[in-house]
Amino acid sequence: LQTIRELRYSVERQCLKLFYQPQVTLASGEVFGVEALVRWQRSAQELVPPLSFIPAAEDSGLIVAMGEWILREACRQQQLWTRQTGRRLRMAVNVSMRQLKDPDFVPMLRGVLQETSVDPSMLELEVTESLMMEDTLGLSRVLQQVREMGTGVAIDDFGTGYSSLSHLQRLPIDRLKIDRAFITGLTERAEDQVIAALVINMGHLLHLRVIAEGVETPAQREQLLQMGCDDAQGYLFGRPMPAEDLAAKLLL
Ligand code: G
Ligand code: G
Ligand code: MN
Ligand code: NA
Repeated sequence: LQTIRELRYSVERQCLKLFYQPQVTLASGEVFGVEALVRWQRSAQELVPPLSFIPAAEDSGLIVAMGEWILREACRQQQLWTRQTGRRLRMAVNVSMRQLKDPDFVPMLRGVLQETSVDPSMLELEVTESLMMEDTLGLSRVLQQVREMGTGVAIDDFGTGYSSLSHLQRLPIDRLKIDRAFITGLTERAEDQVIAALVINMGHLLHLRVIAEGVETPAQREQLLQMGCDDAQGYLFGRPMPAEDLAAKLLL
């Protein structure tokens, strides 16, 4: 496929770009971390969003090489911010199931952390819930090794997949990320309030931290705070932005 060849070339030529979106503690408003979100700089004018190329990268297997580049770049940036500003931001990086199934994933992760001198506990991997059902035993083993290194694991887009409670209890994870779909209607739709409250309470019963994504209004923030949600991410606190903009906005 032409696009895959072009994409493969873009990994080699470093035409991928990471944007960073702040994650805040709800009670204090403090920015404790960022999520790295990849874009493809296809030409000077064209910045392609991830949903337009990640699926193709997953199908072709290119996501393994691409994901390694993303992880290394995110860690390099985390270390640069730490050195330049003295502020340690926790870095959240999305990883696809295809990457976690790669037998070299854990050694690769360990290597990148050592090479970039990033404290493993300042990294968190985000895995999308809907993809986690396939090979839960193999997945648990990999995530267990990740956590033994000190790196955190979050379930992304939570509420859209089919995790059973027993499954959730067994998976070695640290955090649930409530899907944006339930936050959008939070202050208007009783159903969304019920689901958000359930996720928050269930997460806490399982000793997980809970973060809400897609928070856009002060009313949503207030509601989440009242429901006991720990953390939040969304346009209210900052859009995904280039590293320089994030540093200017938050660190300097
Ligand atoms: O950045 P956007 O704001 O458009 O991100 C859309 C989706 O793309 C995210 O929800 C995430 O699932 C996926 N995505 C973004 N960055 C990455 C990445 O670095 N790796 C993987 N595997 N998926 C990503
Ligand atoms: O990996 P994940 O699916 O969580 O990626 C987050 C996605 O949500 C990215 O596409 C990001 O650009 C988008 N996003 C982040 N904050 C907001 C928000 O407040 N509103 C909306 N509509 N989208 C958001
Ligand atoms: Mn994510
Ligand atoms: Na998400």
